[in-house]
Amino acid sequence: MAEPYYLTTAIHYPNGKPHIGHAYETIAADVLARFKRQSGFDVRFQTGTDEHGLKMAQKARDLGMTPRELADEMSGYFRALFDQLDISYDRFIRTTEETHHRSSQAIWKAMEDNGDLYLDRYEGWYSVRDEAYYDESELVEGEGGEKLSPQGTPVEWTVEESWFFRLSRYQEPLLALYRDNPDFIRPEGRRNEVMRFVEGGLRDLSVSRTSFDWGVKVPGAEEHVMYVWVDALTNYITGLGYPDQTGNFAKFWPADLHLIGKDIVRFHAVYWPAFLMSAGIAVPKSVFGHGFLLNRGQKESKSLGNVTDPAELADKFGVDTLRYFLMREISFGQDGSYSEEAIVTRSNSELANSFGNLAQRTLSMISKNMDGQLVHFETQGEDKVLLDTVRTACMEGLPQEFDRLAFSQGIDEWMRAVYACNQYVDEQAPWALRKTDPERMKAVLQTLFIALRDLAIAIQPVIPGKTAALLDQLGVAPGERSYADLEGEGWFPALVESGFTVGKPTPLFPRLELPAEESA
Ligand code: ME8
Repeated sequence: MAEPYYLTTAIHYPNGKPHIGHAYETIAADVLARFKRQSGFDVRFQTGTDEHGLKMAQKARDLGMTPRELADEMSGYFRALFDQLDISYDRFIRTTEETHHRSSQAIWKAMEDNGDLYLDRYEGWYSVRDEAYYDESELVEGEGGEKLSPQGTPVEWTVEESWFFRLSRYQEPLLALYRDNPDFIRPEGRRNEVMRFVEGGLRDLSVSRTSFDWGVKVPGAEEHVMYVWVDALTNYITGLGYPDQTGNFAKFWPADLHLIGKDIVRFHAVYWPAFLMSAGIAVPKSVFGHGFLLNRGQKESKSLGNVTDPAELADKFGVDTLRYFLMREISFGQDGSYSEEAIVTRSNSELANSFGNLAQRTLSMISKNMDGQLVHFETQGEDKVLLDTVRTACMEGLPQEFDRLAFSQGIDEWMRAVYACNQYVDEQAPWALRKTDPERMKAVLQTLFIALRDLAIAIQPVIPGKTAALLDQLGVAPGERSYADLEGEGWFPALVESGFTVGKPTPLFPRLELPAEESA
């Protein structure tokens, strides 16, 4: 039976339309989900929207809507974007779902039964924007001398009655968790930050609010709603049917990976495992905090007027081009920058001129010079050398890098195999062989056909739409496109035997032009 693999993104705040950072995270998770499926895992992939909390309530009030109306409308944009981007999620969760309220109340009761929740008064510096309290020592000074959170957002001194979670009890168990599982938090730098934070001592955490009511009610104390992060983190188990611990929960929990941004690592690597330990539930296997995506080196913001709608970018350049660019351009884990020029440059040099051109040249020569009819030869000599290079990149180079979430490095391994193929075409010059040595031409085109199939199979997780079209053109059956299928040799003679013919190809990746206003 296939091994289960449970992967989640963060759930996104639908207090506005999705931005490029949301697209980036979700595309990366989708690439991994597809990669794991294609590697033989039984994958469950969850994403969704985080709809409670003061930030949502305030935004709705500003817009003259109810929080639910705001959540309904904006969550719809997230879902539509993810569908447009070919995100293969199995579950799109919304925290306003009835099942999620039940699940959040169940984990709350389990923590309470374990003696970890108590009622007290909370005083502290609260940032509405971050929905977090900060220590005096964490604050920074703004330009006008005002106090700001470490993220630079305004803070207010706030006093309220609140339930507290005994986070202080979990310092040692958490440190043991990090020590025993060096890969629990990745990348390494983020792991070190978290360890330093926990080693510095943990204070109990305020986990309910009475100042507003847009949230999950605290069981038995209904004037309180849960702090939004308690309910938000619980989404990961709600989606598996918790509090029912059979079925999907039994199969997929603990999660293999929570893929999230660097700003919310603390919530996932400290609070979440502590809540779970308290509730007697297994902790996730790992958390990866990716970097931030910047627009020409700057954070996007309404005031800078540089906010890009990811749906428009995908419309303009193509879904697969955008996916490829984001995974290729930035070393995953680090911050990275994007611009329309960079998308066009990367796409033209690697997708249009290299991979697309290889496919186009190979298939049109087979279609024109061989009437689309393949012939089977034993592969030997330089043909075999090329196919070995391609196969190693596709079966080992790319997969080993993707397995450690090094997407850009994995694509680099693949791209080097594409370059090797293009160099082989130039050296062999099959167009010239047509007259001088037609048998040799056929052997060369066979080699390229096989290489193309391997390259297409390997890169499917990144550009699923284009590779599906290409593999269809190559006559590769949908059930024969996994990494394990790269091992066999028998498919090619079988394809020739079946009488399959190559049709006239259509270009996969047309060259892109820079939009006029961008090229100035
Ligand atoms: O944090 N580049 O929601 P969110 C890359 N609801 N990633 C970015 C980014 C950028 N410019 N901006 C944001 C929340 N992200 C909570 C999560 S999980 C139980 C609750 C990432 O909509 C961010 O790091 O602000 C996070 O992982 C995700 O987008 C959603 O951010």
